[in-house]
Amino acid sequence: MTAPIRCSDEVADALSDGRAVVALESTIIAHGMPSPRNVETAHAIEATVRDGGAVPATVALLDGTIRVGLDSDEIDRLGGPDEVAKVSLRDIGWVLAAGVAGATTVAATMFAAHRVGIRVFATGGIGGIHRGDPHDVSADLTALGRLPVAVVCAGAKAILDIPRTLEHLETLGVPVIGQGTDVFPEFWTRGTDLPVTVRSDDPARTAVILEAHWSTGLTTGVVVAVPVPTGHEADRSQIDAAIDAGLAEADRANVHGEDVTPFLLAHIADSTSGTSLDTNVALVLNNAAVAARIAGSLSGG
Ligand code: PSU
Ligand code: MN
Repeated sequence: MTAPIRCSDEVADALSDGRAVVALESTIIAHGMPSPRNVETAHAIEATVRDGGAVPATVALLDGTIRVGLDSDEIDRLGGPDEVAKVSLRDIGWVLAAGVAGATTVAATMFAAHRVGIRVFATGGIGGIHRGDPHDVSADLTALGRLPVAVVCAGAKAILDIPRTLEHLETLGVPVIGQGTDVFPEFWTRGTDLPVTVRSDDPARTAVILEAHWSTGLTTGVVVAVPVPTGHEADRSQIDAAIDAGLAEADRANVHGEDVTPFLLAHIADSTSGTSLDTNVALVLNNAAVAARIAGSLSGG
């Protein structure tokens, strides 16, 4: 039986020619942003990766196959009104078997990227250890501990316990490269005082660090943490208030497990009347541009 994983022709050609490819997740489309901003952003991310000289490879599960590289209609389908499963590592098998549409989280996207030989992946923020429930640990951390893929992100959201998340990454042996920063970015804001493992001021330098990390035989992932561009930061006190209210609301509504992250994201987008969403879009596009440059340096080196 052949593995049910398939690259688009464009992605397959780029990989076999050794050209730069950037993996992209789809949970952000299906469960991370409201419609129609989700689909518009998904297309804009792909365009940004192309402008940066790399081939975008959005990952999803469709019709019983793990797909790497989607066409425009397929992206629209993931962000449309039809039910789409949220697929983390544990969900890949059952969603393939059911043949239903599935959007991949950071963890599942890393898995697919690694399987086809993509080393750089861009997204908004990684999952981690939740505030309130330290036993709610995202499988994104599991994947980072096991799969040699660089995840270019704006850190993690303060809906999580960020200090504990960073401690856990350290335990897993996952380096956090601060791209142009000494402190871990906190998604909507540029971060405060949590140190990164190492700072890199240039995407080409980041590629050198990645090559060195993996050249040793280490098989762990790497977090490349990029702060939201200045001028697009959200108001910290407004975000903090929205998070506190969202956490209380999630508790009251008895939201658990995989539903917690999407619930909090939707609550915060609503209660900041969309300004947090503008920040989210700006940082994802910036991460896509940085990831394309890193992938370009890696494939060239
Ligand atoms: N953080 C965000 N936006 C997102 C997610 C996280 O700022 O859309 C999504 C990503 O797909 C991430 C997933 O991998 O949520 C983590 O979910 P969980 O905590 O259930 O593992
Ligand atoms: Mn969880």
